[in-house]
Amino acid sequence: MQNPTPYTIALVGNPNSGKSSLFNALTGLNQKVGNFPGVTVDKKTGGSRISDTLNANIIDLPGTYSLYPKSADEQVTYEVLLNSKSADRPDLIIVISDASNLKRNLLFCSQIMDLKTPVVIALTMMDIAQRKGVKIDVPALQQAMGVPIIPINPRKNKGIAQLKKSNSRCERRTTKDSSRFYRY
Ligand SMILES: Nc1nc2c(ncn2[C@@H]2O[C@H](COP(=O)(O)OP(=O)(O)OP(=O)(O)O)[C@@H](O)[C@H]2O)c(=O)[nH]1
Ligand SMILES: [Mg+2]
Repeated sequence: MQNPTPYTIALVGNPNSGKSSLFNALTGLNQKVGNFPGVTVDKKTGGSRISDTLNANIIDLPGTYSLYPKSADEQVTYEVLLNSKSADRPDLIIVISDASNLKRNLLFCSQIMDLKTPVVIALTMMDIAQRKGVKIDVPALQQAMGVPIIPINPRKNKGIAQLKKSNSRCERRTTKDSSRFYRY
């Protein structure tokens, strides 16, 4: 059975954290990626088959450091996440967090979690963190944050299946109209 209303997943996170790379891995599209911040300046939508019963609209968004927009592209993200009249209002937010820059990225995660929309954290750049000698205890971090945390490398298509599994679990626990509050 297909879901009747489109289920929307927004990809948000700090600039250069790997959002568009994940968007491409999920949708099969070819959104521009680059090894510098500010590559994405507008939102882009594509479809993704998350599970046998869930097709989702995925929205790639410009990178942002906080929910208080200081530039036109940060405003795009702000509108999608905070304007209750926005047609793109997500059912689930994936916060893409750079594991090699974890502190700053988690600060943004906690702002997003305050919105009370279900959140999954996708940890990118685990390879870079490892090279820097940074060890991340993912289960402990997940426990501390209270939301699912999935390590991924969208460049190499790693962790995408696990991320999809976690997304479809979220879908089963929430609907568009019920309480948006969600703890893992
Ligand atoms: N080493 C490594 N590189 C990655 C990983 N994920 C993405 N990248 C690379 O990181 C760079 C930034 O990726 P993008 O997908 O453009 O990042 P973005 O978050 O969309 O960036 P903005 O649109 O500028 O906010 C690219 O060079 C990607 O190939 C990862 O897990 N490991
Ligand atoms: Mg991008």
